Amino acid sequence: MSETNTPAPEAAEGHRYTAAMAADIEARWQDVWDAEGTYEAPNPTGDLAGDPAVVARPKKFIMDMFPYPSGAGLHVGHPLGYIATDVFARHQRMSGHNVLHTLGFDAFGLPAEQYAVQTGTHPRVSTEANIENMKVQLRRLGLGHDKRRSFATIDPEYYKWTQWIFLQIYNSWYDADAKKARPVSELVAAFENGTREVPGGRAWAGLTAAERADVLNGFRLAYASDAPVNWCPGLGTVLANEEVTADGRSERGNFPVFKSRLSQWNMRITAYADRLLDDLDALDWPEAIKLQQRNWIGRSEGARVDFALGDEAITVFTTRPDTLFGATYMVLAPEHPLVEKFIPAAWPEGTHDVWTGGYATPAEAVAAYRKQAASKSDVERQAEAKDKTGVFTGEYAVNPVSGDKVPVFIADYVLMGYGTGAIMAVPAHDTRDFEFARAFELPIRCVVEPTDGRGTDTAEWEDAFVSYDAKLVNSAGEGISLDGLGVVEAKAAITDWLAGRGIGEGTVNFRLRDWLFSRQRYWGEPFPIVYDEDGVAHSLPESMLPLELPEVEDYSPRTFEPDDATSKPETPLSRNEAWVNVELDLGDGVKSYRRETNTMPNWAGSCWYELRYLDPNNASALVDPEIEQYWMGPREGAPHGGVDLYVGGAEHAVLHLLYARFWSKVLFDLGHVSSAEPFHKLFNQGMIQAYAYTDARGVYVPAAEVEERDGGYFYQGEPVKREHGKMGKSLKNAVTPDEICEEYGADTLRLYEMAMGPLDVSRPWDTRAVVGQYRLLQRLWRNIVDEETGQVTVVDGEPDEATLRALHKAIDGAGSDMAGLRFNTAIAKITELNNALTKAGRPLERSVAERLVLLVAPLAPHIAEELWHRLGHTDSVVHQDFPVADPAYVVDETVTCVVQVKGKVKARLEVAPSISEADLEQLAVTDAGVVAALGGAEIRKVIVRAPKLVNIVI
Ligand code: ANZ
Repeated sequence: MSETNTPAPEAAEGHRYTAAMAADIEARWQDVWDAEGTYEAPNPTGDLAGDPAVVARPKKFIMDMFPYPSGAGLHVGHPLGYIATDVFARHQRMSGHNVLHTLGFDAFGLPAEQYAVQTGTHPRVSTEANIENMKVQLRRLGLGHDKRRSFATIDPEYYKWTQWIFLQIYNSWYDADAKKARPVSELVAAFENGTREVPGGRAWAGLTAAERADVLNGFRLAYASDAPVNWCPGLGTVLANEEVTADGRSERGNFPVFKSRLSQWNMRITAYADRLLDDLDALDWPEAIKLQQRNWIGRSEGARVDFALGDEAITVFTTRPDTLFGATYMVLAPEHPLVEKFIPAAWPEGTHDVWTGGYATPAEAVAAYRKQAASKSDVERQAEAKDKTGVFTGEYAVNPVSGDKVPVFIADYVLMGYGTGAIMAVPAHDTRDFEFARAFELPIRCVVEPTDGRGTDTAEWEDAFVSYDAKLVNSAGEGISLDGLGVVEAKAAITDWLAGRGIGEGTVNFRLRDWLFSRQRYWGEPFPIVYDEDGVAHSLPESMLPLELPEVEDYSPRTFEPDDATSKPETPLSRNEAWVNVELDLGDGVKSYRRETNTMPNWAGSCWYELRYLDPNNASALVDPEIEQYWMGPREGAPHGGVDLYVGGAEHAVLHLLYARFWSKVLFDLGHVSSAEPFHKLFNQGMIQAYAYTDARGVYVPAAEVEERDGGYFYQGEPVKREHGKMGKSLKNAVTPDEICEEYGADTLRLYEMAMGPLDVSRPWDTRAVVGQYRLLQRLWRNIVDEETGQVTVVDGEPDEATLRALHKAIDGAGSDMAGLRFNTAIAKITELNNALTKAGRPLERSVAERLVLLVAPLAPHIAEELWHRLGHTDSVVHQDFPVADPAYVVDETVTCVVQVKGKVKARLEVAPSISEADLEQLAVTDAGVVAALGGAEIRKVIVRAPKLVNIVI
């Protein structure tokens, strides 16, 4: 043991537990823990291998959503989750587990880049400074992290593997039959030997390199595509669907977002839609998060149906094929590529005026309408309240069941990116179609019999009749009748009929889109991709990784007027020509290439970081398989394995958590990891809110300087208004953990944060209430240490029965509370015990004092370590066994209650001494022996003398 282990030097205030004493204790033990590697978790093998006896224990891998190292540092809201996982980890460690708990930094991202743009400081410099600052703040909290395992996503040794995983994904395709990813090399082999047909029907050998690359691009799980994407001129970058708000603006910055055709990298996450959905069932996650993922993936069962138009077929996706007889017109998305193919030169005979939009020819109408649609976001286009707009294309298709000619429109309420980008419109039974049909004077045909009292004459309807629980009408044609069938049977019947004729089939559609994976930014992982002179993409070999970010003069992407929809992105990396243009030997001699100049989105680094914690220094593999299997592998009762507890905010429901699951599945399919899911148990902590105060002008004033008096709030003498808000700079109400540590110590802060309420509930911060937990620690201290002499006051001998009962109840309750993440109630039980011991006013028996210290250790580790040593131990409290409750002292004492009927004893009941009269009476009159004795006689009176006697008079 190191010398720092000796008891604290006498603080100014003698031997009391004060802030100065806490500061001394905390700093001292933090140094010892670091020096001795107290929190290091051994791996079964490799450079972090350690004590085999510890490795042999059941493992617990506990994780927090890692922080972004912002320049503002931490406020007391941030560590809520970190403290919770720390208490849990400590309790698990003391309960016989090999616990892995550490924390890294998610350090690529926009704020550092924006700061760089403003100040010229390289993002790496400011980010590393922020990380250092945050580490100091976190260390002060006494978090038991295995520091050997920490890293930042910006470390080249880390992002080397992010790039490596990108290449794994790039070099894979999804085999829908095998339902898993496989190497592209196997696909190429199948094309070569003819076991799989090359799309387009040509022989593989006859294709040029560029043609082959094109074919493979259609299969790769990471692929470049020239498609409409969310272009945000105000930010100068494209965005993923998940980063666009419901109003069609950028989540960050609130700029307009436009659909623009750009060549971008995508991840084929849609290939995994089914598995991402199905595997949710086995995860121990909050139902609300699972539901958000299910909705985001959005599985719809329906059918594809072909409508003939000349030689072409327009394929629609519908969830209601049963309503096919009611399809009276069709709508294509304005961008639908078929449109060009069939617009006639002139409006056909009898074209309705309202259909033409006032244009002289279909071509003009379509061109004008397309332009208008391009300036709108998908969300705007789909807004329920919006007036339906569109134009006729000048052509008619044929309804395959009724044989009717139906006009084909383009309209922006149909999106290109969903289903097939074309719909059959059934105005009688779809709200949007109904509005459109009314606006464009199109026929509305009822095919589902209304059950709400209205008739089938749609001329009288005010809205569509939408129901899944009704019978079909007006739905008989050649060789098929759906009349009288319910919706479900009708769907099945028509789908069969269509399939039999080869003009349709049942299909499943997902709302989930592929994940747009490139950003026009500087501060992100470069893509390990280069383009040859023909523009064909090549992946870099592993030996060329990491591909490090080059220096550039200007970090900003070019931004544009926020509403300039015609602008195109320009990436910061493209400005470093020396880096962009390279001579490389990729196996066929030295050639010239151009590097990809987009960077990866900031979600990339967090898609797999759990794996790197396991084996952070491995230079030859992402993670050693044996180590991965040990920490992440599937085990009994959990088919997928994964992190045992993952704690973070609920705001990551569909971004990070979906992306990370997707990467895990690809790595699993390719055999790199043994768990197909990254996070087995997820817990969302609540938010710490804080009061904020505004003055008469509505401006926020510093909350720390507000005084409360006479039931009002005052700032510099003026009354201010109190409100509830998020904690942060903008509301001037941030409280830093450092301030609280200064004033009371980290143990008090930890206790206060954990005692504020159930972990998943948001709670208001109240600095004035912190002192309550400080007093608890002072009483704890006083129960063991003499404040005058500094001597430990414990005595030998056996505690009395009442003390044992209080102790074991607290052990039992607080232990299971900690295991169940109910830290607030654990603290309440410990407080109760501590108060009872204080009240008794006698020196504690050693066995009581020691167990009390062990109980407190997960929550307030510094004071516990100090007391543990003062009690004469030389090894750390961190690795002691958590006390075990003796059941004999946990069960409530009981007393025997005599029940008399007509003065004769008819039953004896064992009841709690504290039982209420009402409960006791209820117990007595329902007792089988008593009921028999009563023999159905009417009870006149029941006299209850709880807990010992019940007398029943009949
Ligand atoms: C005919 C029909 C009749 C429909 C009916 C609905 C009710 P979900 O559940 O979200 O999957 N649709 C299909 N593709 C579309 C697109 N690209 N843009 C806009 N709308 C599209 O919705 C599927 C339904 O939304 C489909 O079923 C289609 O309208 C429409 F009484 O087809 B339906």
